[in-house]
Amino acid sequence: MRILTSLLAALATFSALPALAQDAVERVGKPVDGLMGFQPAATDLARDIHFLDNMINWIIAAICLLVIGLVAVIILRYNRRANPTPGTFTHHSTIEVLWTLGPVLVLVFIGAFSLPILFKQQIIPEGDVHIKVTGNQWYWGYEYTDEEFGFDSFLVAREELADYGYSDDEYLLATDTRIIVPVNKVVVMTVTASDVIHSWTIPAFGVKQDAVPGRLAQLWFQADKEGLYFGQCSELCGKDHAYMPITVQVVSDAEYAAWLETAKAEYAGTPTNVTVASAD
Ligand SMILES: [Cu+2]
Repeated sequence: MRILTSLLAALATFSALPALAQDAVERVGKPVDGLMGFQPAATDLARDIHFLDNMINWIIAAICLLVIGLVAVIILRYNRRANPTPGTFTHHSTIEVLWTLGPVLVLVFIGAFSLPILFKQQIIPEGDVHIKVTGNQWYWGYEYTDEEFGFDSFLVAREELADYGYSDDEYLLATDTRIIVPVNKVVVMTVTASDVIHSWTIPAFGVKQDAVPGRLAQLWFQADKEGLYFGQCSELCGKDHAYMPITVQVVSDAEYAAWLETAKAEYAGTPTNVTVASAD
């Protein structure tokens, strides 16, 4: 028994090791090995999607049960033994009307819920923070267009995870720089690409937008929980497609303001007011 206890303790210590290397920021939107379903929702958009998914799953289940039931009735009641003289009719107007109207009603019902959610995603509200994101082979570039600075965001190599405050299981999710956004503020992102099509997503925010070269698309989100969120490029874009993750950290207003100050200096963006001496 004592051996077992110490073994368990050793296991617990061992499994806690990667957590030691991790920084203190709470991981909110992160895929977890062996779990099914969505990552916890951090925006209304994601909650809407979860609701829709759940509702449509119930409709799918009901339709499957109905079809299985009908097939079972036909197998049992209309086999050669139970029904030796089969009917010879080929048309039945009532049934045809029913099986046309039924699916139409189901689709109208689903549409009545899904279209408002689609419009909510696609009608971009007035933003508090504007970020332009550019997909490149194979990293993401970000520009804070209100502040006129920008930076690129690269995958963190496995051996450097601890240096950047990540745990070992965050390989392929962790990036060297993070987008920082304030909590409960509307963030509007303009999405494009420089070479081939990429796709920018944060599953916990319920957003995903193709980044197409030569086009500007927009997405928006309002995250209501501080913490760290992960996403990955979601459009096959070449050999390192799996190596261009996305990291967003949601912070308080005060932390955001403080970060902006350091970021402006660190990323040495174009100063907002540049006075150029005239050459006369
Ligand atoms: Cu990609």
